[in-house]
Amino acid sequence: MSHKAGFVNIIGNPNVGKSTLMNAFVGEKLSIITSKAQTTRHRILGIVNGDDFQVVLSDTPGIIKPAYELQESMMDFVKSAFEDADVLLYMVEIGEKELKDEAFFKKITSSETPVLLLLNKIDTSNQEQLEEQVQLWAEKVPNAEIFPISALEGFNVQEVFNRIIELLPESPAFYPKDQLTDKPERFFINETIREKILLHYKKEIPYAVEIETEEFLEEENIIRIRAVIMVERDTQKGIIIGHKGAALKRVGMEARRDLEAFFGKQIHLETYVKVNKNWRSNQNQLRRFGYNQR
Ligand SMILES: Nc1nc2c(ncn2[C@@H]2O[C@H](COP(=O)(O)OP(=O)(O)OP(=O)(O)O)[C@@H](O)[C@H]2O)c(=O)[nH]1
Ligand SMILES: [Mg+2]
Repeated sequence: MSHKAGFVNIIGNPNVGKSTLMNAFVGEKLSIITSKAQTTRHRILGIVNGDDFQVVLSDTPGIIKPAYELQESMMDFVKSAFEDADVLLYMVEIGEKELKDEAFFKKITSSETPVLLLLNKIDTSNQEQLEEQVQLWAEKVPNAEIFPISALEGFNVQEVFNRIIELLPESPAFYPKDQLTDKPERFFINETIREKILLHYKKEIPYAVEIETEEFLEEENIIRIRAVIMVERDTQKGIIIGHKGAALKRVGMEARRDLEAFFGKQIHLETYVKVNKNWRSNQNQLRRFGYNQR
């Protein structure tokens, strides 16, 4: 029996629905999702296994013009996703005009790798608008096959998956067939907490936050976790904690609930806040948090 396998990398502007799509393919919440831009900071693998195929999806950060070191590292993840793709999924959303970075856009339009252009969020559009958008993208990216989809509602997602399988090269699997991702448990803990911070804090706060799980102790009936929430400045620390600690308490409660669902076990979660001055611009700190591969 022949076997197909390859790397299928999702790229596009921030907030278009890349992570929503990857989770839909994998059937697990591997990537956090919020309505804020720059939710995803890493390249996260989501692996879909079948008897005769293995699709190694990559979720990547939304493409931006980097303003500080962390964002530069995020764009390095995007670059790496261009390099090893067997199929590129270029995601745009209804109403969007173009990629914020011209160099990346050129890479897509001149790509020798097959490109599927996924026009997402069509649940928010009407037929007329949809036709106009398909026309527009067909002109802008003539080398792509266009699929109108709704990652949120699952519309056309299976059709895209079927096309991916057709395009994949014959190859043995790259990862064990029971593996779902390349990231360790601690990564998902950090991300779950960061998602709550993206949801509950405004402006610059979520972007100044990094999470580190310092302790992960799995016992028979419970997992004990201690995580530190790092911010860049003292004032941010106060905001995270909130009046009488209420804001931080809410983050902890909501994260614990999600983690219990993720691990299928009771969770004891302890969080505290620490200032790690200007970590976003510090190469060593970035490397420590798994951003800087250089
Ligand atoms: N209406 C609608 N909303 C969607 C759809 N797909 C995603 N969304 C919403 O769009 C927002 C962004 O989704 P994400 O999956 O986090 O987007 P992303 O491209 O991964 O964003 P970054 O990681 O910030 O680059 C969330 O509020 C999603 O619920 C869709 O098909 N229809
Ligand atoms: Mg994302």
